[in-house]
Amino acid sequence: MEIRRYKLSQKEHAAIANMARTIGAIEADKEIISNFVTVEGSRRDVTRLHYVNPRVFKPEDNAVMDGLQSRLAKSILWEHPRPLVLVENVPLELPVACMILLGQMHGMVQQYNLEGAAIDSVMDCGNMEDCRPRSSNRLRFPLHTDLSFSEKMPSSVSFLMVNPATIGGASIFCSIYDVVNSLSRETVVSLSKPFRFLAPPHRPDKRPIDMPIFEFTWHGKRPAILVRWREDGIELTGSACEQDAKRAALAEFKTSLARHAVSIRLGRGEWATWDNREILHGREEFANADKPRLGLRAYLLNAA
Ligand SMILES: O=C(O)CCC(=O)C(=O)O
Ligand SMILES: [Fe+2]
Repeated sequence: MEIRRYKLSQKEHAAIANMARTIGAIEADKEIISNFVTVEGSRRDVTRLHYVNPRVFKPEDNAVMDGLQSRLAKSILWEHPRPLVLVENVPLELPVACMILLGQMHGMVQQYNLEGAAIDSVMDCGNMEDCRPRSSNRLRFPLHTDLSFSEKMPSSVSFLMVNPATIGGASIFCSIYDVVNSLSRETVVSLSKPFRFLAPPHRPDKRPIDMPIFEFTWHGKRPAILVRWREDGIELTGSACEQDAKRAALAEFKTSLARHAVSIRLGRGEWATWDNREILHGREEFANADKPRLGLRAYLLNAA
């Protein structure tokens, strides 16, 4: 997996902090904040925040953000296969506002109905519903794609680490390209057949969907692959014989995922952003010391 690391310059750090303060000042105005976010099912054509109403920001800060945007755009938007992009030195005084600013460099911040706030906190609240790993507990969260039970998964996910765990809690990433190249042909064929993805316990409104784990598509003129995966939210369908083939394929897939996973300990003020259909993510179990682990997560919808 390609990893692109950046460190914000002091100038970029200061510009983001300034802009975040401006957002913080207008945050009380729900109407303005809601213009920064699309809600599932609605079509609001808003592009990047500093282009929505650049006049609320200082022109010099807009210019710095434009520079940063073009510096990151090559990796975030145009490189293929998509790299994992890690950006250090993000200011944290107003992390939600910073996340809006950063997230919008990668896509539209998208709020999914019943899936928490547009910029949601990831922290251990001891939520052990079904003993399932989730953003609100501290269980080991195996590699997955977010909202796999949703027909229209977020194209990208962004995560800003505010307080890293002192014990455990490292992030895990894995590119589907590393995995697919190591699999047998039969397994790739099996995983391209429909599997049943079940909605989590907090979404009784959602019916299961039958979707393939691997979807072959095109990125421009090049063949591309998309992934959908959530180990504890899947059911085998088809004849007994087909189910046996799928079971064997899943075993090979999981072995390959484990072999290609990369563990990354995100530091305080580090922003990770990745393509949710090409890069799987997860986290190690963690323990809470005096300062609880806290991250912010955003789902992004790309134009492409
Ligand atoms: O806690 C983390 O680092 C990631 C959590 C996560 O992947 C999720 O809530 O979907
Ligand atoms: Fe996730």
